[in-house]
Amino acid sequence: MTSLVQRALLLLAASSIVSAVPAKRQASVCTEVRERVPWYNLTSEEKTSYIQADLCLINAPSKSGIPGAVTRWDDLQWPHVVQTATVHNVGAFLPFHRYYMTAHERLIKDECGYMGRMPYWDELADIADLEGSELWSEEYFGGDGTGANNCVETGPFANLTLRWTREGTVDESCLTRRFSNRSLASTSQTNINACNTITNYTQAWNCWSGGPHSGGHSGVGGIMSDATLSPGDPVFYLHHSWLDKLWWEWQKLDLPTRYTDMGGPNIPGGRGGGGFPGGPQGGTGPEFTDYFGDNGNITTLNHRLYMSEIYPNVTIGDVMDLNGDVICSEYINVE
Ligand SMILES: *[C@@H]1O[C@H](CO)[C@@H](O)[C@H](O)[C@H]1NC(C)=O
Ligand SMILES: *[C@@H]1O[C@H](CO)[C@@H](O)[C@H](O)[C@H]1NC(C)=O
Ligand SMILES: *[C@@H]1O[C@H](CO)[C@@H](O)[C@H](O)[C@H]1NC(C)=O
Ligand SMILES: *[C@@H]1O[C@H](CO)[C@@H](O)[C@H](O)[C@H]1NC(C)=O
Ligand SMILES: *[C@@H]1O[C@H](CO)[C@@H](O)[C@H](O)[C@H]1NC(C)=O
Ligand SMILES: *[C@@H]1O[C@H](CO)[C@@H](O)[C@H](O)[C@H]1NC(C)=O
Ligand SMILES: [Cu+2]
Repeated sequence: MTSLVQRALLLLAASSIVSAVPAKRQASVCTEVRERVPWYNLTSEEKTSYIQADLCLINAPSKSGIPGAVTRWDDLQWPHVVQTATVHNVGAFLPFHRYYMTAHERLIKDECGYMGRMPYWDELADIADLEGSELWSEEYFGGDGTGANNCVETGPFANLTLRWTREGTVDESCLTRRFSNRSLASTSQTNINACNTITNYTQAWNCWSGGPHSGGHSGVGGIMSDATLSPGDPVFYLHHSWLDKLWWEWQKLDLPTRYTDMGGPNIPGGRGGGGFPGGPQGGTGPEFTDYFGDNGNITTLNHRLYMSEIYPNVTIGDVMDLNGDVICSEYINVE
């Protein structure tokens, strides 16, 4: 019979094993950490092939079996559409989007042959002049939306057809943008510094959401300012990699503690539990609070991150170390 003391010792032993895990695993699977660099520091070959790889997903047929999906791009957008209420305004907000960046990376590499480094949007470099960013050139992401509907009519994504509605039904639309310098301004260094002064994830998880996160979304505007549908714009992945970098830099201020610091609500509070009332997932019952493996309304390391079966579920614990097996990446500040 195991006494309480023995159990406590076992738990202690187990937790010291857990803290040794990132290094061990890295040696076994993540043998070479991949660099993520600012968009402008990709080589021009990388830039071109990155755009080509997103176009490849846009032109490839859906494989998911999700009703209404036509392209691989629709498949990739789906986990965000269907989980809007459970991946925003919750503790899992940052971890979900971290894994989502990797899902996109795997798709363009595994299915579209992208071999370059993954880019992030260095938003501070563009904060004074959003429109002047190289991102919006004719060869890369195309420019601002135009006309009455703010459809993007320049660049390689000019004819991108998006399909999902906020309700998870199908209604084709164009890619829209509506630039706002003023909105991008909330990605300021001042706001980033404010988040970095918070010492505990339970207090910090939401700090990035309203400032740097909203800044990039509403700075680009159009579909990027839609909490459910924003991954329809290819630039979403550069923006959320930037946000992920900010979280990782916060984690790195206190390692190894922040490999395991998790918390925050498991379902959105204060909005009828649904967060986004029109979304397909808006419940508050036990199927929600237990759904992701947390067994309650506090986000834990056991929380499952779900990619609609495009890639296997992982847990938040699996993505806490950016250099670990699942993400196996590092953000580089290129000077
Ligand atoms: C990265 O890009 C910036 C901005 O264009 C440039 O100043 C810097 O020299 C680049 N660094 C490298 C190593 O390419
Ligand atoms: C954004 O800022 C740049 C640089 O100050 C300016 O040239 C541009 O007109 C501004 N755009 C908007 C929409 O305010
Ligand atoms: C978009 O479609 C129009 C009309 O079919 C075509 O002329 C144009 O070349 C297309 N642009 C791109 C970037 O595919
Ligand atoms: C963070 O703060 C919460 C209460 O706000 C506390 O329960 C938790 O233990 C703290 N976590 C760490 C890692 O300090
Ligand atoms: C979590 O559940 C507890 C107990 O049911 C409840 O008191 C608390 O308000 C809930 N918190 C959130 C953020 O939903
Ligand atoms: C993955 O996670 C989702 C959401 O929690 C769950 O519904 C699904 O059953 C999981 N899939 C597997 C194969 O465990
Ligand atoms: Cu999101």
